[in-house]
Amino acid sequence: MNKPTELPTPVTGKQKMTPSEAFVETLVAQGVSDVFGIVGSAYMDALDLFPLAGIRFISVAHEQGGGHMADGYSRVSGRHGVCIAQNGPGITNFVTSTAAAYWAHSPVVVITPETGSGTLGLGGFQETEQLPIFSKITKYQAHVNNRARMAELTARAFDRAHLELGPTQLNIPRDFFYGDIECEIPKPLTIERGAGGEKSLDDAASLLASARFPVILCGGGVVMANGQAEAVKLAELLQAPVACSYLHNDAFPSKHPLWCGPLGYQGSKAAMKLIGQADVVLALGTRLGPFGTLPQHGIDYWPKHAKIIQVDADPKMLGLVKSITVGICGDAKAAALALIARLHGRSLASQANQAERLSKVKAEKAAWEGELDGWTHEKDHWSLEQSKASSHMHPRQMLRELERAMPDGAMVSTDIGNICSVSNSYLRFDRPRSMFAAMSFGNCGYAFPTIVGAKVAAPDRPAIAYVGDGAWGMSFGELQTCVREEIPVTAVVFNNGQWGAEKKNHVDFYANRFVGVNLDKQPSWAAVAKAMGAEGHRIEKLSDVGPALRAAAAAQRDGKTTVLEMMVTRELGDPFRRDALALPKRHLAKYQSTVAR
Ligand SMILES: Cc1ncc(C[n+]2csc(CCOP(=O)(O)OP(=O)(O)O)c2C)c(N)n1
Ligand SMILES: [Mg+2]
Repeated sequence: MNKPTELPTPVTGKQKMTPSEAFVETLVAQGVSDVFGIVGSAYMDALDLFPLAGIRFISVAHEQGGGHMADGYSRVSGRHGVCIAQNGPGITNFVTSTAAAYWAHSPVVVITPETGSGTLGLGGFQETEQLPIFSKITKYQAHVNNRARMAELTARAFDRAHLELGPTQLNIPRDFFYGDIECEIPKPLTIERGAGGEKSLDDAASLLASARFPVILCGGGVVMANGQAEAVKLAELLQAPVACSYLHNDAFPSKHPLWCGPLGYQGSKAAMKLIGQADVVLALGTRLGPFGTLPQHGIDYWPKHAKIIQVDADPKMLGLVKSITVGICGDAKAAALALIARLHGRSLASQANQAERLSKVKAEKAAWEGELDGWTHEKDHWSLEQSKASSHMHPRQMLRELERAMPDGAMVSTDIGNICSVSNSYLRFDRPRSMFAAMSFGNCGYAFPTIVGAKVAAPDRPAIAYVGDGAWGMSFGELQTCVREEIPVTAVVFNNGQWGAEKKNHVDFYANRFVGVNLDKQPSWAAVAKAMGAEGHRIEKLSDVGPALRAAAAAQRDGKTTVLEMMVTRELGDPFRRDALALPKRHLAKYQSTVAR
């Protein structure tokens, strides 16, 4: 990969430059080394400077893919992810990826050159109002209203993405790249976040000291704050079991004896049963999102009478979804350290029953592992019928094999789909910044481009995407990017010949009246991969799953991208939205046959 060998330094001092130079030098000052996008005339004057500025332009297949790559890049590195495109259609292609980054809290800077200021509003070529479109999916929008402010506003878009923990937009009328200005390149702001208010930390420490069954729930905030080691220390001090919030399985090391696995859809029963017994929950770096705390496996686990301490860097998240006893507006790492300092040497009520609690943790974890070992396939009527008629692999067994073969230090992105969701039970990590799920925006097509971006930021780590075949149809175009730009990754594509997650709703609620859920006449995805210049293998047997994953991950070191097409049955795990669907009710005579009698 053509990475710049050393990070370049920006020009210093007030001086004459063009707005393009001011823009590019501000990117340099912000430490930008990689930008994802598709070339366009709107910003060509600035693009022309990228190579000499030491910025790699990664040319993608679709702007949505570029936006997700910027997201994956920022999630693994903690640095800004940056994407750019042509005004109008190039920019509207960023909408989905920006919304996804918004809900992943990723500091992505979406650069949106717009139609020229001299013709704005006349309905010329590639014109649309670019600020309203992104207004609800960005944390901040900078509009360059004067070419002299190019550096100032560019810098602010970068600073705000970190300060507000989410994507920002930098909108630039295309004619404003040209001209002469006098300016100085701003230095990036580095603002330290604190632990939270003294009184709320004192109150939280008292609650934790008096807790007889404390449980810690670690969320994405722990990952973003680089606070995993501090979360471990706090858990060890309290000897408290630790659950991870939904799709943040990398927030606490899975090999640690206090780790219990994730809450939420297809999460760990051990985590659910243990948090259900808590008298005090410390929710560390989590907004306690509504989808992530829904009852699962028939267990309504959220402890109704427990005292809840919530730590979040965004004050608006405190007490928003769940009632809380103490809210701490602070950084998860700093708050964990402040709580450790307050609890150190203090007598802890939980010490009295420590042995009993720890044996419960051990027993619940063993029970869940045993259940997973025995849960080789789904057991509902539809699934049994489907797998009876098939020689393909059961998805759960295939996922267990992938788990066992997962290389050290792997980064795994997961898409939205039935099999990807079931994989939540089998994804365990020992280092943070390893799991990149589609989070609460939940868009199909997220996982593959996101892992491509992650690989650019962490080229030495194995990069693996889990993708359903429907979602693969949306995103496989980015194989071109992998091959062209030499970004080697592994895509594990689950071929069940259906939009399975939605089909499950047809099965459960609509008496198997299938509309638009079967993916018939699909190409061989392994053959498509080969035709596109990548490696492709069709995996039919369980015994081939692990060796294939290991070989594909090893091939990344030789620069090879591999698609592993897993042939699996059409059986389906529990549905996503049992909470939000209802059996059909019809008033019109012509639709009566759709009502169950
Ligand atoms: C962009 C987008 N379109 C549609 C949906 C609705 N949806 C959710 S899951 C799903 C099916 C996913 O199918 P596939 O990727 O084949 O995975 P499977 O469920 O079969 O494992 C669909 C269509 C969505 N979440 N995102
Ligand atoms: Mg599918």
